[in-house]
Amino acid sequence: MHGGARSTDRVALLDELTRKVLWLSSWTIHNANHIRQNIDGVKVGGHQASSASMAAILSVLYFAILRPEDRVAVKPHASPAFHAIQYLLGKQTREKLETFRGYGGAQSYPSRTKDTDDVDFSTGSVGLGVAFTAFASLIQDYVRAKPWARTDRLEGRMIALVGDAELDEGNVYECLLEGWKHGLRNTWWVIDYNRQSLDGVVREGLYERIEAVFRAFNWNVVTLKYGALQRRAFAEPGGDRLKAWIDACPNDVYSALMFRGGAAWRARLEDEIGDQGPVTALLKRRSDAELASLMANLGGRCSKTLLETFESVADDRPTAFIAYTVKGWGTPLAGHKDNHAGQMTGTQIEQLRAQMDVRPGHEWDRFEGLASKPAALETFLASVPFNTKVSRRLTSPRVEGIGPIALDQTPTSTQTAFGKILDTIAKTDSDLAARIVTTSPDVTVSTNLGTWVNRRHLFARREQADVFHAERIPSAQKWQFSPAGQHIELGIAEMNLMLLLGAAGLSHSLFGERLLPIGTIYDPFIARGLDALNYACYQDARFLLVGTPSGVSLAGEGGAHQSIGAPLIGMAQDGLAAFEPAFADELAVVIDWAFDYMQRDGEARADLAAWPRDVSGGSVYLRLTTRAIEQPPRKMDGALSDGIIRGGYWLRPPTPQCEVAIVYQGVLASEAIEAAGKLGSDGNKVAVLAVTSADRLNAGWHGAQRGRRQGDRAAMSHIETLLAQLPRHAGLVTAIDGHPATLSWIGGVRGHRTISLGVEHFGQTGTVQDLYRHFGIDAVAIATAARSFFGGGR
Ligand SMILES: Cc1ncc(C[n+]2csc(CCOP(=O)(O)OP(=O)(O)O)c2C)c(N)n1
Ligand SMILES: [Mg+2]
Repeated sequence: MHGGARSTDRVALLDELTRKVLWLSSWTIHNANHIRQNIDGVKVGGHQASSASMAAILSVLYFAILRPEDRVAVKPHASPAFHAIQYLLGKQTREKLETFRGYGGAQSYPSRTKDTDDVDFSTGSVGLGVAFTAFASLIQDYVRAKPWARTDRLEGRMIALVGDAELDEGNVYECLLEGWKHGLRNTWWVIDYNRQSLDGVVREGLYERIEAVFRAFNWNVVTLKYGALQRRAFAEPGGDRLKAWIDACPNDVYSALMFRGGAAWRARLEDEIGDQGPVTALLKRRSDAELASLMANLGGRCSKTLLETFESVADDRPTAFIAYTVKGWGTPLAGHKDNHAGQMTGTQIEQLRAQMDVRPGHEWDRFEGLASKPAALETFLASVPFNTKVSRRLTSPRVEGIGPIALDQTPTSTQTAFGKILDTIAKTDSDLAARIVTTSPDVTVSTNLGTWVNRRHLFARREQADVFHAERIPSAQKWQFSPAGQHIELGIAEMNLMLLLGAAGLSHSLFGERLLPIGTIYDPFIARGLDALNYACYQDARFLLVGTPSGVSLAGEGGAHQSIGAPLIGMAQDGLAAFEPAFADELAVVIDWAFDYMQRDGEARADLAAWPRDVSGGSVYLRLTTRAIEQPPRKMDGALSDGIIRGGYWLRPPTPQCEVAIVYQGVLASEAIEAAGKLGSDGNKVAVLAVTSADRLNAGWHGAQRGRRQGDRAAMSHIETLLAQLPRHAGLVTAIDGHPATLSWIGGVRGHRTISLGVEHFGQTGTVQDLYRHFGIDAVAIATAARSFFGGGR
């Protein structure tokens, strides 16, 4: 009991608030589509039926069950209902509801970054928000097991409000497997079982399969099939016949009758079971309207049933609630198979208005048309446990870096250097080392995280010794599990990696404890987790993603393992700063910078010439390789490290006689340098530009152009500054072990003629030299292209 309300009163209040949520969400969509001026002719959209389907579930959760420490992923297309609830709680403005789906308005799908009300997890791409809750729970356990975590925070439940068709997404099952391995707990999935998707009605008997799947992974399954009204009717004489009929009724028939209403229900029921004595009387005792309400009173839309069910959960086992609902419940859209994007007509919304007792001009009034007194409703809302005055967005102090790690300058690959840098960090007792959490989808050892794991161990809530070690079987890996462990080992599913990085990368905000997550993956398989990576970035999670090995430089591995487009993904992915360093000292500088960048959260616009995100910060992606190359004998200084972070520097600066600049990114440094050597006798004609981040150079260029258009005449990007040193008549030869478009745009910066070398095709095995020759990115090809610019050629 809360706020002094007796439990029957509470159910009555919840029923009223559910009605209000139904009205407000319907009206918000209607207003956006039919009342607000929409001048461009593109439909605004919104999902009235999907919102109505969840109105009761959302209301009972937010107004009675949720506690401030709980975190929720709301079914994306129930966004209007979510915003309506926030509005009733005083956390959303009328103005934002009026501009729903408009510029600066409440978002189409709940958004952590764009909405101003209390969104815990963004949703939109179905299935991802669902699985995210499982990884958030795992991270909550991880953080709470650490000695440095604050002990005064309460443990929350990670709750997903799931559309039944979302369960078609494979990533949901990938996460179930992973959750089982890690002893998942404190996770609730409330499934809006309206048996409809976008296109139609779901297959008969699907719930049995769903139940079986959850049970197989040791989840608790709770079915909310009948509402309180129905259960009462079942207890009447003849009620068992009615129940049997409901149980046997196919999904599509139930939906169709729901749409057609009370008279149709009566005709059908009388036809099929009406001559069976007491059940006839049971039906006769009810008017058409009452019969329609009875048949619509499924468990997932009955406040009393929902409340009792949620409150009866006493343990922390992961729990799936299969809540039977009606898509479009309470509206004229109810049950129609085409109702997903369907909206009420003007006449229909007037019908709903009449049902809801809403006077014209009072559509946005919070308590208009409700039977309870506004004061009673205000008192109730103020007493809602979830409705805290304190922000639910948490923060955590910055973790200081320890500076770039210097390695010896013997030939090495960036992947080997990455392993050594992490190993060096692991040996320190720094705050930085304590806050790093690493993870990998079954490629921990092959991406050089092994030594880190040997020092920092694997995470598990319970200690578990390394059997091989205990049995004295020699192995370079010590795989011992403990709550103190700092590596979360995942199965191969790359989606899970991205979701876990997303959850870990929001730990400061969700759980008040900063983590510095590092995930390693084979570079081509970024594509396998791409939607979840995009999702993590959309939520502004902060992590370091290491794609290694990459490109055709892994030679013998062949086509399916060679990444071509990954550098372009790195450039195009918002929220992710992509680097492809060539040398170990560059990598050390970038990693040191990344730990800082991941923790920035400035609001203001940054130095445009660098990159607008430099103030706000973001995540970082490193594309590495296993191919070892010679290291330049040099000392790191401020100018060099600044160039590395801005995206490039002159390895061999241009002279006034320069006729060509070789521009490379990543491992082709050795070919670029060799090619420049081949043109040795014309030394002063050739310059070499080292690009560490095409992404940041490109973003800086766009930023500076934008800045100048907006009147900042001094705005100048790093690539413009670098190319200002290169004579206009000189040509550029760009080279990358990846798609040539990554660097070809550089020719457009100051109008230098450009030849772009790179990889555009799959599927060759061979030695590195075979493949570089095959794709025309070896030193010979680079030198040949460069020579073509000599004497003003091309
Ligand atoms: C990854 C992805 N694919 C497709 C869509 C488009 N889409 C939005 S909702 C939906 C169907 C949802 O059905 P269900 O989850 O049962 O929700 P309901 O509307 O029935 O409540 C689809 C296909 C999407 N948002 N995300
Ligand atoms: Mg559905």
